[in-house]
Amino acid sequence: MAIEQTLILIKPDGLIKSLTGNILSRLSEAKLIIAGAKVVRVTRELAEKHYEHLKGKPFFDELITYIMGDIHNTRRVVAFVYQGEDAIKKIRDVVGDTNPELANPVSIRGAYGRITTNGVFENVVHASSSLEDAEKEIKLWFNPDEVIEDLYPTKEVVLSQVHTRVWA
Ligand code: DAT
Ligand code: MG
Repeated sequence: MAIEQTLILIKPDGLIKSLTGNILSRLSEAKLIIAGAKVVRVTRELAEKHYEHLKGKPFFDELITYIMGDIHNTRRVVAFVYQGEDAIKKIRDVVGDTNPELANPVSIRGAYGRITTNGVFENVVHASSSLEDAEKEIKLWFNPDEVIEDLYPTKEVVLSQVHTRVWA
């Protein structure tokens, strides 16, 4: 079976419920390696790109508000790249169904997710659902130097006049 990589996000509800440790313990059941990890401030642009395939759905605006952290007052998610054999399916199995009320009760979403009275699926984590999604999502959330291996082809560019912050 092929080595795959997959993007996991611990969503704002997972963070404010102090579930990070529990989620990582559950993910470790998949016996994969972590190839990248970081805390990300979620801009509207990032949120909309991540969920662009759902644009037009009745729940889209609430979904963007949720992943940006506006519902939970914490504009951050924790992002991971997990890598290993059959990684996408293994992680999705531990994560559970999209709808937390239909998810297997022992899955992460089944155990910790809920549907709000506004109809938002607060399902605690995101996990890529196909090879194509994983590639698109990892390239969206991580730069090549933020992952431990060359997961996808890269190219070198020379940048000039780039403004960046350094420690003062
Ligand atoms: P998944 O996150 O399992 O890959 P998805 O890509 O179909 O599911 O949808 C992305 C998110 O959108 C999902 O985690 C929760 C939300 N969502 C999907 N279907 C929904 C629905 N019918 N009502 C409310 N939110 C929904
Ligand atoms: Mg999806």
